[in-house]
Amino acid sequence: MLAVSLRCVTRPGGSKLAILVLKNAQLTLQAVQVRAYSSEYSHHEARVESIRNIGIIAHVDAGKTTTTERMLFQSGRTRHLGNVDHGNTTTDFLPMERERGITIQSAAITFQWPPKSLCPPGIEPQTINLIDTPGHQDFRYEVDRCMPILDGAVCILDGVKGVETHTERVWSSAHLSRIPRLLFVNKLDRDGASFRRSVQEVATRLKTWPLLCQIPWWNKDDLWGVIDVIHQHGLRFNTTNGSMNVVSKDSIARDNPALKDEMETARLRLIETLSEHDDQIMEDFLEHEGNVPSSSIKRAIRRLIMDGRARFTPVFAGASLRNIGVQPLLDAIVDYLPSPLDRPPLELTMGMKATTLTQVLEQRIKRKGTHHSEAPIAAIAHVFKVVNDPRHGMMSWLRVYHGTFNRSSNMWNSNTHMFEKPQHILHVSAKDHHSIAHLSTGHIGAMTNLKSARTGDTLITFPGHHGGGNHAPEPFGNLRIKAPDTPPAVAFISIEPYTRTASEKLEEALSKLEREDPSIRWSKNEKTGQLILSGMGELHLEIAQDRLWNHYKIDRDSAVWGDIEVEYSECLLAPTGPHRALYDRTIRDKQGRAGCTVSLEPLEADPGHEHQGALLESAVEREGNILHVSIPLPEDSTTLPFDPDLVRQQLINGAIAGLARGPRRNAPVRRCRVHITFDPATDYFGESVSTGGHITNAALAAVKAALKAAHENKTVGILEPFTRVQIHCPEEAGNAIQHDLVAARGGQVEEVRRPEDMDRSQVIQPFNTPSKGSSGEDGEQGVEEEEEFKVDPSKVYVPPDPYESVDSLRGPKKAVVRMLTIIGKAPLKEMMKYDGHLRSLTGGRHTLVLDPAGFELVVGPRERALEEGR
Ligand SMILES: Nc1nc2c(ncn2[C@@H]2O[C@H](COP(=O)(O)OP(=O)(O)OP(=O)(O)O)[C@@H](O)[C@H]2O)c(=O)[nH]1
Ligand SMILES: [Mg+2]
Repeated sequence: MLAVSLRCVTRPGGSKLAILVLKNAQLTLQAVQVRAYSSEYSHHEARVESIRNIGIIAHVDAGKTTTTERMLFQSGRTRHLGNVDHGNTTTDFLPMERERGITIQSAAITFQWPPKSLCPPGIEPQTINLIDTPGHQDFRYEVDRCMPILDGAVCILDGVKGVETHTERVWSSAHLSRIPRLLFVNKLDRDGASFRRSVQEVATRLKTWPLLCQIPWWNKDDLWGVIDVIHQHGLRFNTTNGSMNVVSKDSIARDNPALKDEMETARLRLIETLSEHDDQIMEDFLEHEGNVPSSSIKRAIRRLIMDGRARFTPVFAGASLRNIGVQPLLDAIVDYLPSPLDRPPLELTMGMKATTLTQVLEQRIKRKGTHHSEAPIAAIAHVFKVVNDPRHGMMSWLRVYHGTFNRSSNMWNSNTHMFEKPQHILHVSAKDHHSIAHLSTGHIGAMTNLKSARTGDTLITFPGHHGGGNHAPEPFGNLRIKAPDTPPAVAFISIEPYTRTASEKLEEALSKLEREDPSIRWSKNEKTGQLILSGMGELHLEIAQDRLWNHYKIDRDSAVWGDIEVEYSECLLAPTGPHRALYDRTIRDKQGRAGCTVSLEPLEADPGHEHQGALLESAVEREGNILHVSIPLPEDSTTLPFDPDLVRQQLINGAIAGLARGPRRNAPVRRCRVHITFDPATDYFGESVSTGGHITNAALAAVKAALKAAHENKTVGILEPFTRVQIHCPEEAGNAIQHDLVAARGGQVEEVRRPEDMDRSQVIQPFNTPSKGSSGEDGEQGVEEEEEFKVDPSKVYVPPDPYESVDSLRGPKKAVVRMLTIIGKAPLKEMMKYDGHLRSLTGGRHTLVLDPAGFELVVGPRERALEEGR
């Protein structure tokens, strides 16, 4: 007999939870939650060890927002199930996001898991700060800037499409920040979904060893749930509200012996993989004669992923739209991903030196008038985002790494070298904010009214420093947390305001827009008054325009808005220099003088992320160039008469300004290695003569002179942005598309494949052979090779999809139109509006995915056409 009872629990804060209890049922039900969420949730009080700062990352449309929405519902954080297709999700709250059904900005939301009522006695819920990121490649900076503040990430795959180009990119970004990850293969309810292919691609393309913690549970054509490989039971879901039933192994064995065998194989293979790399589990295996306890397996998985190198990644399965697999994914976040305390020491720079937060805190200083020694800094945080909010004005989002900030904190911004105090400290949950008293270690929040803070800035408080004075204690005023680089702009629009008032209004709005999103840049041609707005692609610029009109209330009719065009850059084809410049003009009524010497040489490709660690000591990478500064010590001295870090920064600022406009097209110069020498004997004339402005201008003048000389020698080339092209189209349109891509668009076809082909040896050769010699791989961020560790895809275990096996659990696969995927690359210019053109070739039955492929040198007829303005 089945007995059902309903229990209603009132929790502190007025929230209610109704628990439906099923007794004597073969399937035991967890809970149906109808909890009202209290806005006074005090997440900022959560203990640091119970926090999980997690990002959801993936290619566009993989289901990040849908999964987030389901998590919020299951945790009781929301009471309705929002849907991106209906424009009513919690995290996609901007009107533009709701209209387009796409995430544009990353949104943070906090909830607890498991809900308190489901926690076993003595176990506290964990606080999950979740960041739902956008998947479209035009918003990749939005993802990159969130990476440094995450402690863990869930990477979602579309079970039909597998690993997509942007999946590789976000994976690689997470890799740089050494973020431990989980993988969730989503959309397994869709026709054509293949868990097997997705997992194989995880091994081949993401180069991580998949640890299958779950396998999908299909019944005929329906996805019922998932099999928990570790605990050896099934999890079946109610697709309307996601309530979850645990189905025992015996029950599965009765109904579906093949599935039971597969779940046993899966566990064995998981243990085998783990024991090859983890000694502890090997010992457990021997001690328990193969019957390793589930808790040991889980601990081994956690150990293997904790370093964030993603040599192994636990894999989960589901279909979040159908509410399948969400709760176990939440359990996995809590079980496997680290709290802020479990992370390696935070890496910092102090001036040009690399250090860690632990090393800084270990240093002891004595303040005047005190007898005890203390750590040199009281608190440190990283500003990862700045948003112009209609209610609060500019809001700076930050993550605290050490200490506590409150409203009276006198915070030093080590980038702008200014002290500031916040007006309010806010807890942010999607579009709602509420004021909180303080923000401490491991927490994420926002501050209002910071005048100068920008994305990437580091905020520090010093012990006993409550206000007054403009100087931070040296050398700790130069402590910085590494911020991600802004990727180069690839497209722009010109804006020609009709009146001066309109121009001023626009310039003010553009400055705010650029402060919000540093991957947007703008400049003004002082002669013509034309404004140029550059960004990461067509969609990015459309959204920027939309924000200018609707958020910043710019009258559309106050200016002529040009079409979106591609942004070219300039590069050197041969070394030039050394060029010495002596700058001795008056700056703001102040006479002065400073000199420096600059030589430039071409880089083979844009500096990639691999340079980042290596560069710290000697050079910096900015806007696709590497800048070295050397300041030789005078022979007769052991000290310099100035602060070398400050002078270095002034020289770098000047050089960056000099590279912003090239001699050939007035376009930014990139792929340059710049050597700046500042000799105190000949270039420095004393503190009052060689002011910061004069030093900066000396570097600017020297770089400009070097570039001018290169142009006169005809050694300045033009680079154009390329894009990786992936076209999924009906087979019959394949030839016409390939021909168009190669003959009419200057592109290359590199591979043609049938997505349903499991075996990669079945790749069909394209009808043209791509020329691979070009050096345009700069923008591409392939997954970093781990030399000592290789995944052998042939050894990766993954169960067959049911439709492959004779004892099909799922019945025959539905017939689908035969499709091809064409992969290649082409100039971005030719791919603008290409979607519309493809429609005429495929009748609209295609998908086009473009992903940045860096810059390539423009040569031959394309260069001539560009020179002639065609
Ligand atoms: N069939 C099916 N559709 C899904 C599933 N998850 C998401 N979708 C659909 O996939 C589309 C994209 O979902 P989103 O949640 O917006 O994906 P996203 O990854 O957040 O997309 P971006 O933020 O724009 O990159 C929507 O139409 C969803 O309804 C799933 O499990 N099964
Ligand atoms: Mg989304």
